[in-house]
Amino acid sequence: MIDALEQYDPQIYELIRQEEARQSGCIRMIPSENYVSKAVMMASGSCLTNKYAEGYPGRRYYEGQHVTDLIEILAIERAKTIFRADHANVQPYSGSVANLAAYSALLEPGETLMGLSLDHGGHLTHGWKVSMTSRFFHSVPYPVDGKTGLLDYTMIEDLAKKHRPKVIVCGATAYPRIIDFEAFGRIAKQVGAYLVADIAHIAGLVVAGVHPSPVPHADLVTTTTHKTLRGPRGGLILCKAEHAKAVDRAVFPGLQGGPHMHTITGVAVAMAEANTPEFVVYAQQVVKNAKALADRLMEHGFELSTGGTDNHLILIDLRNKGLLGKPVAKALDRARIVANYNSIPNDPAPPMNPSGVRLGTPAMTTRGFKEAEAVQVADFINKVVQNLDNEAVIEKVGNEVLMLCSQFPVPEHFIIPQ
Ligand code: DSN
Repeated sequence: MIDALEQYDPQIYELIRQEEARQSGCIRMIPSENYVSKAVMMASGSCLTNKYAEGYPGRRYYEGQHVTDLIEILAIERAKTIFRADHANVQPYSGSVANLAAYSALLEPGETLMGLSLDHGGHLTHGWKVSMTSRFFHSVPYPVDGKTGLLDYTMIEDLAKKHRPKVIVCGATAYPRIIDFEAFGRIAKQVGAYLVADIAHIAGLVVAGVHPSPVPHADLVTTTTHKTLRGPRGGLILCKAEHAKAVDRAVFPGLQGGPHMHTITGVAVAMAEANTPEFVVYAQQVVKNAKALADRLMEHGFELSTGGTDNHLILIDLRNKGLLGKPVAKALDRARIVANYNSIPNDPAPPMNPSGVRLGTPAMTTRGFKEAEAVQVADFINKVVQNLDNEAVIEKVGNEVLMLCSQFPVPEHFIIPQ
């Protein structure tokens, strides 16, 4: 396929090659990113991109669906198996659309939604002020505890009792700790709310059993497919049988037209890969690496939000270093360590140049890094942060990063073929 591209569109071919070189020649630490296998890449780039398939298996609006039906059924069954869910909808184009569909399955416009505030680690679609989710619904954001950075379940319960939301959303994009889904389920029941768990970041950890699953406690579970789950970019909704019809109607025809069958095909492959002992080892290593990275950074005097991590990510609070996130992330990028600047809870600095940097271990673990390399990465980060204005040092670190990366080529396959 790539040869055809070289012949027919050399400009795009060249840009893809450059991006491929970038991805292999740097340490990718944006916690929502990963590398997919060649099998996932092939499935996502297959002829399934040519097919419209509005509807659901056995109930389509266009003909020619005997293959698409089989693929979508396989994807649904694999999703139900790996997440142990009653029902799965594999059609959402992304996590944002999955969340919108989840809300429209459960809420009427104007009803109340309670989600973690974006600037405390939530997501835009959890009811943040600039998102449509706060225009269509009445949003009551909850914060994390200002001192510890942890979710405060008593405070969330009090807020829920006061505002009586119809939906409580739990899940986060910058929360480094285990989320107590059981506690959220109990709070939701107490106030007669539905619980939606957005596990986009931790889906792979949940599947592997290294983070508790929300499935027994939540009415609906949404996720993206490309973060720790290591598939192509897409979304899923998992739910209890009683919500299946409402969820399916909300996705199609409620929000979407034709599903992206090539993506669903790639997601199906990724879910088969995730249902293996190799994937469990991978997910365990993601967490071990994050802990090793966190410990070493703290030895270097970095302060971490919540004081550490239980999952795949860490959030550095740079205030004790007198630095802001943007110049640090940019210097790290020049040293071939790619992260993102990020708000910390109660950040005194603005979102475009906040006080935090968010780091994650899913991609580096895919390329084979273990604790020793995670410690080395922490040392690189420390060196860059100590030398933000010294381009010679930053370049030297960049060269060391390149050397390390060359010892860990990005693998094409993660599991033993059947
Ligand atoms: N953009 C994703 C992240 O980086 O966490 C969330 O959707």
